[in-house]
Amino acid sequence: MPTGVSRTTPEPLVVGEWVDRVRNGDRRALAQAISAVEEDPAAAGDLLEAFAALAGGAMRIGITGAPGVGKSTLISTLISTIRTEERTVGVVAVDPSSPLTSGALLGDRIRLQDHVDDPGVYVRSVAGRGHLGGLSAAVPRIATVLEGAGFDILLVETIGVGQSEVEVMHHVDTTVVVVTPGWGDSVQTAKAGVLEIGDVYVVNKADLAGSASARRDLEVMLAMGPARSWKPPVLETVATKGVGIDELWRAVEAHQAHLRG
Ligand SMILES: Nc1nc2c(ncn2[C@@H]2O[C@H](COP(=O)(O)OP(=O)(O)O)[C@@H](O)[C@H]2O)c(=O)[nH]1
Ligand SMILES: [Mg+2]
Repeated sequence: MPTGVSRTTPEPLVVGEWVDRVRNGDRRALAQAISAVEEDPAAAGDLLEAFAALAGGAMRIGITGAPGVGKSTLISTLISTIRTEERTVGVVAVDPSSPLTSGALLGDRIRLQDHVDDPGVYVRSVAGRGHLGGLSAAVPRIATVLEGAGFDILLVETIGVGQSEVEVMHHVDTTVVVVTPGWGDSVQTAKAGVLEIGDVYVVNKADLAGSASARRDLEVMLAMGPARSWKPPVLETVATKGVGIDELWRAVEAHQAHLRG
């Protein structure tokens, strides 16, 4: 944080300076601002308000699915596609695994490290603390800071196994639900109500057996649901090879265009 400034009691002037630093690309100031709104939203209220006043222009995209389906790998390849269009990307990756056994977070870092030196990309992992409600509550605040910081596109990775993770999706414009071949065998996936929340469906790991039938099953189940003005497409991807990523990005953009009417 800026020298001599208490993170929990920012003065109005100091808040302005802090926001300026973030918008001028100061990554340390950005990391500290995110920590402030994550840890103590009441005390960091002025800061959050300042970022909120600058927010509103970003595309917010949620990527949800069970652990291990390939969300982080998909995000890493999506970032490459987005960056070819010169747009900037902020990522919030929610991972409820314990910090003591943070294999998944470490995995996320490995999968996203291609982009660490890119000034147009910022990735923040949020570890779980056992209270999923509290965890998901911080995500919209972090997203507001990233949006106010000037990122064009926000990607929010969450694990779609509990109601509070599904709640996070109310704060994004487009929800991408990721499953893998054989997803229908998973009771957890069904419980999370995936058929209601997705705007775009992805069967990732399409290099594995059963991908086409998983896609057909999803299409049949979606067709049985209530008619919607937007018909969610079902795509197949191989995130590790970049297969289907351009199609995924086009589907997300088509949904965003649909929202704009
Ligand atoms: N075979 C195959 N493996 C994949 C694919 N996408 C991701 N993986 C692997 O699946 C594992 C979990 O990926 P990760 O992105 O961390 O999943 P997340 O937990 O949903 O974020 C990793 O070992 C990836 O390399 C894919 O399309 N095909
Ligand atoms: Mg992940």
